[in-house]
Amino acid sequence: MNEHHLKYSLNRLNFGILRYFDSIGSTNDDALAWAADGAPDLSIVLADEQTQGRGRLDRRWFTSKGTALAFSLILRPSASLRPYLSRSVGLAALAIVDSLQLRGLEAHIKWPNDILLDGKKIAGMLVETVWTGEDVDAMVIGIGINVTRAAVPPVDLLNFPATSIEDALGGTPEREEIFHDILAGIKAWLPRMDTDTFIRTWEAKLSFRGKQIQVTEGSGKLITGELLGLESDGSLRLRAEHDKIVIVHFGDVSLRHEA
Ligand code: BT5
Repeated sequence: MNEHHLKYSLNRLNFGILRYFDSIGSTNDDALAWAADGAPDLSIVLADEQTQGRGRLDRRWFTSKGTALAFSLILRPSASLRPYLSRSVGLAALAIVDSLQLRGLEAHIKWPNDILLDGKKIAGMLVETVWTGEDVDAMVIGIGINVTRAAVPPVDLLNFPATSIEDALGGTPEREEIFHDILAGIKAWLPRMDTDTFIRTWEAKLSFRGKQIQVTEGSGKLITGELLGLESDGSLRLRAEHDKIVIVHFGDVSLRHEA
């Protein structure tokens, strides 16, 4: 990975400082510690390889050397953005979807934090919060994207089919260029995070809209219903049995017939 090229993107787009690692445990772990230690707004931790990459709920995220993009953005929210922090995962999702669209790839968002291409996972996001007492000090937005075919882990390590940009395009764009486009997307969407357009665009990119889905909540409880859309805070809205509207704040979504 060309560190100079990565830094150039940060400078050009007015981001913060870049911390680059050939290999690291998890970029989110490093970014959480750095954020707590005063990292400037829009700083980024990026690694060529992660040995302890994390998903949600103690699940793993695999990033092998030379194959993927794995980075964590530190966001220090302005007062005006504070009411909208639950939309942070949407910020990353829209930036990733737009960067793929630039390459002719129509990706969708499997709520809350997976990006799918042709029904397979090409990217994942992990958003974590740094608190000072009751206040949010910073958000850490972790992004992992499979760029080359070799980034896709063996099936026995996966709970969902996976793909890569190379699988979809036949060729491999430079990782530095994808990184640049994602940062440009973040810069473009960040000032619009408080708008209705933000939610509507995010909603329009959701996988399984209008379909019967099943959500497994953190507790293991199952909710089934038709996926209607998003609430203003980014929660998922379903129409369950007897037309009851159910709002889900956390969970894993699957199509009902897959269950
Ligand atoms: C996620 O969790 O998808 C969040 C992934 C976030 C990764 C980034 S990389 C930079 C930053 N640093 C970190 O340590 N993490 C963030 P979840 O929805 O819980 O999905 C995890 C599941 O995805 C695993 O259980 C596997 O089944 C699958 N998986 C793991 N690695 C994958 C890969 N490279 N491609 C596709 N699927 C993968």
